[in-house]
Amino acid sequence: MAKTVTVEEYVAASAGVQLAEVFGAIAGAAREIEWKIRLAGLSDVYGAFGAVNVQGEQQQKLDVFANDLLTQTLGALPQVAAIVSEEDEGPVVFDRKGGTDGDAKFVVIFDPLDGSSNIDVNVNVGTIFSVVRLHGDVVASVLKPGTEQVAAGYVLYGPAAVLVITTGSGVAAFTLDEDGKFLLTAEAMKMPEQGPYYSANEANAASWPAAYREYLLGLLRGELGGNAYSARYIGSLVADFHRTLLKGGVFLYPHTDKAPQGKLRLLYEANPLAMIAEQADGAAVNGATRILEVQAERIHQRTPLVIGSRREVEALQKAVQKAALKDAGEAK
Ligand code: AHM
Ligand code: MG
Repeated sequence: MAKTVTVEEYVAASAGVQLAEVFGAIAGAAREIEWKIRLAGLSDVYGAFGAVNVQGEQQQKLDVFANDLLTQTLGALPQVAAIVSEEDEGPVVFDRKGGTDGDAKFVVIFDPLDGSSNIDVNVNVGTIFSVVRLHGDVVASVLKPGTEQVAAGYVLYGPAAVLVITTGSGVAAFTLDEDGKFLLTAEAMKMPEQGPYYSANEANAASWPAAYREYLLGLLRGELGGNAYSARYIGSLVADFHRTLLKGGVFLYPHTDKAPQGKLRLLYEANPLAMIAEQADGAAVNGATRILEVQAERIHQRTPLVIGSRREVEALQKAVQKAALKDAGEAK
């Protein structure tokens, strides 16, 4: 039986009212996004919007809906100074002339609807977000290592809509009930130390760095111990991560010929999920380096991402570090 604690109440008790209102706004927008997705087939909101976003990707109608709604909802809160979205070229800074200086203190960074290729086919999509503190300039405030995040979370729109959050002291999950409230359904969530699944787009394997291919073969040969691995890949990061959080294992998206810097975005995909993974005793690296220690240089910066159970992620990190040492030795 779910405890009747809403996400706003939960965050207010653990991290204060200002941040709770930010989560309340995101939960409110997520409820409407969930509704729109559920009824998309009936209301002509599938398909392309007709514009290309800053990443050069076709925007879907639902991408635009989710982005506008999150921007509006968060923009109504005096403590939110600005938002940075996957769908916008630069930050949207809110006019705070009416407020006092102390009012605006957070910047919310988000991917409004992750997993665009799955929108039209009724497969899981998600919203991912990260909250950082405003220190002077908005861009400078977001171009910080992920260790500076105040809070992070995601919403998975699936058979149930689930909101998973951290404010830096553990991970909790909330499930959308029929009255539109996200109610606490799990707290102090921990990722298994090792898991049964690996998750990767293996169609790209020929252009992965060799260390990743060898690592995967090693997993399949049982070199890491544990039970035999099984493959799972949905192609929506939120859904692939959510399974990894609950069941354990590893998700990997290395750089490829098509995406030489990696495909996923550091600020609004990798960082928030890395914070959640670490808070749940999992790990996240870009190959050799912990994701949360990467210094961001651009707001839409991409990164390779390996995230999941500690044992699998650490083994990959060691393999990549070893390969880099070997390459450096050979180059001398
Ligand atoms: P998007 O932000 O345009 O939806 O792209 C990100 C998505 C992730 O959800 C997912 O992990 C990845 O792209 C899948 O990429 P691929 O189709 O190359 O396997
Ligand atoms: Mg995305």
